[in-house]
Amino acid sequence: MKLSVIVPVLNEKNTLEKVIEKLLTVDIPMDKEIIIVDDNSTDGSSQIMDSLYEKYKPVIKVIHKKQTEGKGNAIQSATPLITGDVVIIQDADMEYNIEEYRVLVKPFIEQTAEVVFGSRFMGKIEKMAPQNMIANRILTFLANFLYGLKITDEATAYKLIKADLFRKFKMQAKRFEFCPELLAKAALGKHKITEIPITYRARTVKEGKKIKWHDLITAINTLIRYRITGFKEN
Ligand SMILES: Nc1nc2c(ncn2[C@@H]2O[C@H](COP(=O)(O)OP(=O)(O)OP(=O)(O)O)[C@@H](O)[C@H]2O)c(=O)[nH]1
Ligand SMILES: [Mg+2]
Repeated sequence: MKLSVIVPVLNEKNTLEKVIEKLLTVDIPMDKEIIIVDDNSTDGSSQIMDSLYEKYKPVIKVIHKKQTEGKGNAIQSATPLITGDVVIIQDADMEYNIEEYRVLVKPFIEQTAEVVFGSRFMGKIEKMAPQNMIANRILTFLANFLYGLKITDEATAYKLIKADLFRKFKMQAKRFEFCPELLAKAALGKHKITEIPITYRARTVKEGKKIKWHDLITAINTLIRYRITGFKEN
């Protein structure tokens, strides 16, 4: 079995190398490939990526885009390159703990899940700003309400999904509405979401966090829109 790790990157020179080294060394009973998608970073991240590529190819693949088009678009660009059985999205900051891959991949190895979310609210949260806490609560409440679920963390970045299913989802999200879109499509297709507790240490806007208030509105719109329009996998 192989894990495809998609790493969207926009100006993450302080943490990128550490994230990739951790990904390469985390001990899981699966092969790995790491697909890094850079949106024309201007802080030197692109060069760091190129040297990582030279050092670790073919495990690492790198895509450089000419424009900054959002996290969701970056993930879409990576999708045709996926050769693994399971996909995980990995931010290039250190907000999440890569060691926890060991537990996150277990349901796939045991073949008990198609979709796994790492839940910060079942685990441990450090330093999350109050406005982000509120936004997370709103999105989780709305997701449960609209889709009849009982999940605890809609907006977690640690989303894992079988690659075949992921391709069927034909993701459209441009920015951070990737999360509600994936949740909506999983729920509409009656694919059970298995949650596993994880730990999370938030960074600040000053430290590079890029999500904005308007992303909350887009996320809410996305949850409502898919509830109304539905979605057919094919
Ligand atoms: N390629 C690319 N990556 C992006 C873009 N915007 C954000 N990212 C990356 O996406 C990841 C998440 O961005 P963050 O600013 O940490 O967002 P967050 O608040 O943690 O939001 P979540 O992804 O919902 O957890 C980071 O690795 C960013 O560098 C973009 O426009 N293009
Ligand atoms: Mg982040």
